[in-house]
Amino acid sequence: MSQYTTIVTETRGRVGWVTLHRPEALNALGSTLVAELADAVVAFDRDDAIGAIVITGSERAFAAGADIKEMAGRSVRDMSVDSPFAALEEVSRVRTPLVAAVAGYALGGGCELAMMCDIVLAADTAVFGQPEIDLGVIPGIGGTQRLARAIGYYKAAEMVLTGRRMPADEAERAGLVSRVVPAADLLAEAGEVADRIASRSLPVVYAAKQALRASQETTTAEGLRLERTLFASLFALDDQTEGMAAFVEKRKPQFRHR
Ligand code: DAK
Repeated sequence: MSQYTTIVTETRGRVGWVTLHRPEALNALGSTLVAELADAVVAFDRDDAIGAIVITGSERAFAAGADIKEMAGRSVRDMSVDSPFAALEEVSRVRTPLVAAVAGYALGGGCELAMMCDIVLAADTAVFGQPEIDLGVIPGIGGTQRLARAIGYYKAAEMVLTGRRMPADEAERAGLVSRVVPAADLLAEAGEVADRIASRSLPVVYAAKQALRASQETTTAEGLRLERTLFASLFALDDQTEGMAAFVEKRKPQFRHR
């Protein structure tokens, strides 16, 4: 897929940018947008010239959730076996670090998309929420699991059971976002963070993300075993030799991503 209609993609240096672009529907995650988003993120992930991916929306909305108008008439089978949202799982599985730059609404699937990312930067205008309960459903792509891990059971339970929205400053205190910045600075900050990641050795960054992800998905003992194995394996890389030599020689490392 090269011609996208609901997202805009761009490469800046070693960073892939994906901007959700359905302004008429506050970037609601319809099946076309989900397919295009997954296609773009997976394509950047497969590209060795890309070291980090930024996902962002508009000033008004990161994404206002799944497209309710499209979802309204669907059946149990549509939402399970043939779910168009299955592609979003691919986004959560990529090796490349994902930076979410969130302004405005991040509701339902929009909040869940942000939580699939590794770093969530929020504009001071950002509002997070899982309002599915108001629609007669529950979150279905991570909103009960990732949210509870991110902000703790009790805050997550209040959001999921009542649909309460959480503003950016509270989301930062709760641990859902790493940093809140003025809305006008959001994209520049996201670009800086992504550039910083992308300037590091790609295989080392992959290993760091893999180990971090294990902390959310496995036991501590299994995670520690994986971390130790990955750590030792990095001593086979030229970039480990270079990184440590550069420190000793008091110069900047020149990573070659191998
Ligand atoms: N879907 C479709 N259209 C939406 C939308 C959405 N989620 N959100 C907004 N829009 C549309 C509005 O209908 C409106 O279109 P027109 O009526 O002008 O044609 C336009 O965007 C502007 O919205 P508003 O006029 O409502 O703007 P306001 O500023 O007044 O309000 C709002 C903004 C974000 C507070 C409000 O639009 C709102 O409450 N939106 C719905 C938010 C929401 O409930 N999101 C959760 C959706 S449920 C799964 C798959 C998916 C999911 C789960 C499981 N599996 C396969 C397991 C995900 C579920 C969800 O995300």
